Amino acid sequence: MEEILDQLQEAIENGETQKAMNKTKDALNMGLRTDKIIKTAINPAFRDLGQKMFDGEIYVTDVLMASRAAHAAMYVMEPIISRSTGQTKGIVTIGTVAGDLHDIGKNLVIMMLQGSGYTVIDLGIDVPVEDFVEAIRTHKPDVLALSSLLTTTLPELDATLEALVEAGLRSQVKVIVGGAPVTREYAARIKADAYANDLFEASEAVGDLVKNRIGVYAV
Ligand code: B1M
Repeated sequence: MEEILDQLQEAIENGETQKAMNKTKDALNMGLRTDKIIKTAINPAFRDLGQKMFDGEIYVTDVLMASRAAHAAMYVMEPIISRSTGQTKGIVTIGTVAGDLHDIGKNLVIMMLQGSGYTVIDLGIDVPVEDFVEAIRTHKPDVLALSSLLTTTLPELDATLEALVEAGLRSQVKVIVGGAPVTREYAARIKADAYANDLFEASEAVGDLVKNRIGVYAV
């Protein structure tokens, strides 16, 4: 059983999309649950890749390929995840802030949230403040999740929170912020509700926010 998950992790790390899909199907056929597959094969793949990138062993293109393979694995599991969850745990609107084109991390956060039973409305990358505000009006999500990967786009997080206050919408939505240059201190300074360091924390923090709990990720 564990062997198939090791093979799936390896396929993702190598960016082998078809193999990742096949191994996911095999794992499901063997009776493995989707949460076990995500936690034991997909997430560790990105932990490994993060470390390898930090050590200079791999390049951006490798992460992009791995991200595609992970999405293929999620695609195979998606019908089962929606069926087993039945009802959504809450609605999350997410996007990468204006001026920022990074989306690998955001997409992993989405994958984790969807895998945990949330409905996610993805506004994509380079999202202007007005689009976030409009999305809150239109979709009335429980949580707004903002991602920023550049120090130069950090002020967009602040600007979005201010725009929500100006639009009279701030009390209607909880806001979580994240991305490599974002810190808990910065999140507290701009009066976000929560900060998460990675996809696991993001999923747990959203759980707290949806249940109106003051959890460890509150700022
Ligand atoms: Co860019 N880039 N990049 N880049 N890029 C960084 C971020 C950088 C740190 C590289 C470096 O200089 N060492 C640097 C930023 C420096 C800074 O501002 N502090 C940088 C730069 C400078 C740039 C450009 C300006 C380069 C240039 O053109 N001169 C340019 C900017 C373009 C733009 O956005 N306007 C640029 C472009 C790109 C590519 C397009 C080539 C590509 C992005 C492709 C894509 O995303 N589709 C790219 C990449 C891949 C990187 C690195 C190498 C990898 C980022 C990544 O995907 N990591 C990155 C260097 C690095 O991190 N080693 C770098 C893997 C991913 C799984 O982790 O994104 O951190 P991460 O996401 C994590 C957490 O941060 C967290 O959870 C995720 C999963 O655990 N998280 C959240 C993220 N969002 C969250 C939201 C949450 C909660 C948690 O709640 C809402």
